[in-house]
Amino acid sequence: MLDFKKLINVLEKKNKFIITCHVNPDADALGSELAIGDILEQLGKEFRIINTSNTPYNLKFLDVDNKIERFDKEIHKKVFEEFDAAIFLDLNFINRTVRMEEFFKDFKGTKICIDHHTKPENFAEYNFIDESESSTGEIIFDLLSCCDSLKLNKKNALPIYAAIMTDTGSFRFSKTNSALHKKVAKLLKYDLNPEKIYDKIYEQYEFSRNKLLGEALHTISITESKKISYMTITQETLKKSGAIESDVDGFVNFALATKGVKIGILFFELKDSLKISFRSKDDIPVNKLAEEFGGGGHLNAAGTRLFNVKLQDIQPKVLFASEKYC
Ligand SMILES: [Mn+2]
Repeated sequence: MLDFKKLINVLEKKNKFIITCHVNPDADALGSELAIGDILEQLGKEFRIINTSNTPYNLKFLDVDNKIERFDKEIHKKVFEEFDAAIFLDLNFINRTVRMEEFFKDFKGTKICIDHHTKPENFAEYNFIDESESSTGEIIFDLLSCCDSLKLNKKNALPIYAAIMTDTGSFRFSKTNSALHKKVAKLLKYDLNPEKIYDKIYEQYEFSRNKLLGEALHTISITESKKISYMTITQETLKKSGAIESDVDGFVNFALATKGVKIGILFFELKDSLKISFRSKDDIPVNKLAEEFGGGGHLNAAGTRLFNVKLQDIQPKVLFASEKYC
């Protein structure tokens, strides 16, 4: 169990907090930001939630009070000068803040990292990292539960629920256990509607996103061993579909949904780089596989982003490297 008393202590000593998360935020990152924002409010602190990316359209409903801002050098310069602490959520590498990285490097305030990813970089003064937790949202839940002065409420229950729900693949990944369900049961007391929340996150996509999914599925391939399946999305496909980058979130899972397949891979060509996402079954450590290519992540979900590589050059190398994990 993380030392939450110490975390509260650190929070109590500071007054103005920047809250941020990783590029292309998911519901765990955004939900954790909103929930920690509520905690800071309960502690009587000032905060701004500032992200390098926009909030994906299907997650905007979580930000009920419009608290999340997109980083703008001019607008936020003063905040970086004046605030005395920063909280990093769902990331443990500072470069995952992309456009904000240089501002954080110059930042004079205290840095606090709260996360559940492996292999932290330790860029912060205070690290509260627990790989055994399903999500950063679950860590925030534990923080709320450990301290009598903090309360679960209607406002923080929704973002925490969304964080846990999405990072556990709707309560099915390996860290879904009875303890987690007990926590979720407490959240549900705050009038949450699981059906509606799921619908908003996963069943109200733009049509262009589903067209793109169709294109991606069209490229699905399987290696000779029949244990690795992969899909490819090029910039051209993305542009033609009219979908946006964040729409691709979760596509990789389709590569894993074939009988006998142990590793699913998505090759996604971005404007300036190539993103490779890995998913695996059982105890196949795709975080190790991702590390071979400069990335990282969790045992069953990992990824990397490569610059200055060509898809056709790297793809065979990745597939070859993957075979030895199966
Ligand atoms: Mn997460």
